[in-house]
Amino acid sequence: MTDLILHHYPQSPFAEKARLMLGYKGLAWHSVMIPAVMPKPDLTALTGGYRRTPVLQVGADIFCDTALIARRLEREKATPALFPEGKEAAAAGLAQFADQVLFQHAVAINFQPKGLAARFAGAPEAMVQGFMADRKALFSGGSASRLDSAVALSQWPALIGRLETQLDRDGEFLLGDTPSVADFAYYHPLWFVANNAAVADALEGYPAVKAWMTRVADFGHGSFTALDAAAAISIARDATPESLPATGFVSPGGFAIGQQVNVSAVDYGTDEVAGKLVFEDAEEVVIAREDERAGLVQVHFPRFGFKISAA
Ligand SMILES: N[C@@H](CCC(=O)N[C@@H](CS)C(=O)NCC(=O)O)C(=O)O
Repeated sequence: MTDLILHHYPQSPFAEKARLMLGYKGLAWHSVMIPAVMPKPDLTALTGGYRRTPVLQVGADIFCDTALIARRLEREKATPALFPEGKEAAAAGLAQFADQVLFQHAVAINFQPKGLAARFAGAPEAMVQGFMADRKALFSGGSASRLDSAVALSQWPALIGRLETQLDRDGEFLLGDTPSVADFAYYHPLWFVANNAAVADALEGYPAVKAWMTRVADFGHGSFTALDAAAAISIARDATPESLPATGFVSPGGFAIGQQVNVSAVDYGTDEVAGKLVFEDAEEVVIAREDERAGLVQVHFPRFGFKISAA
C-alpha cells in the first residue's frame, strides 16, 4: 500500500502543520496516533530511532521532519503548490525561520508557569513531571537550547508585529495571493499559543494575523481514517521501498552510496538512526535499514538540520 500515513498526536504543533498541508492539497491519508513522550516503540520500529513528531509513512518509506514531508507531499500532488515556482528560496527560508525561531518563542510562552498550569490542568503531577523530564532529555546533546520565557515575551511583539504589518498591507498569504509552506510554518506556533487560554492573549491586538489564521485553518486536514500502529508496521513490512534514482550528486561529506552511516537531527531530538546510505541530493538524505518488525525500510531526512556521520 502506498497510501499516506501520518504518525502524530493531536496537540503537536508540527503535526498541525502537516495536517494542514494535507488539507491544503486535498489529500486523503491514514492517521496513526503516537505517544507524546518516549518510549515510542512502534514509531521507532519504522524510523530506527528518530522520535520527533510527526512522521509520514508511504509504504516502506518513512519521511522525517515536516520540511521534508512538505516536499514529499508536493511530489504526491504538485498543485496547489507549497513551493510556488520562482519563490522556492523565499518559501523554504521563511518556513525554516518560523519552524525554528517562531516555534521556540511559542513553546516558551506556552511553558511559562501560567501556560503550563492551564495546559496540564487536571493532569496527575507524575504525568506533568514525566513530560517535563522527557522534554529536558529531548534537548540534551543538541545545538538548540530552550528559550527563556521572559526573552520570548520581550521579542514576541517584533515577530508578530511584522507579520501584522505585512498582512495588513499586502496579500492574503505570506508570499502574496496564494499560500506556500511558509504560511503553514508560521501558522502552527501561533495555533499552539491560540490553543492555550492562559497565554492566548499574546495574539490580541493583531487583527490581520487573526484573519490570516482563519484563512489557513479553513484549509482543514483533508480526509483521513484512523489506522493502528501495528497495521502501519505490517504495511511497511509488506511493501517494497521505492526505487531511488542515481543523481550524480557529489556528497559534501564524501560519503559513498552503500556506505553505512548514522543520521541525526542537529538541534534537538538528536537520536542517531543507523543505516546504509542509498540516496543523497541537495535536499534529501535516505538510508535503508532492516527492522525486526517493519522489515526493510528507507528512512528519509531533509539535508538541512541533519548531520551524517560514518558508522
Ligand atoms: N523540525 C521538526 C520539528 C518537530 C518537532 O519539534 N516536533 C515536536 C512536537 S510539535 C516534537 O517532536 N516533540 C517531541 C515529541 O513529540 O516526542 C519538524 O519540522 O518536523
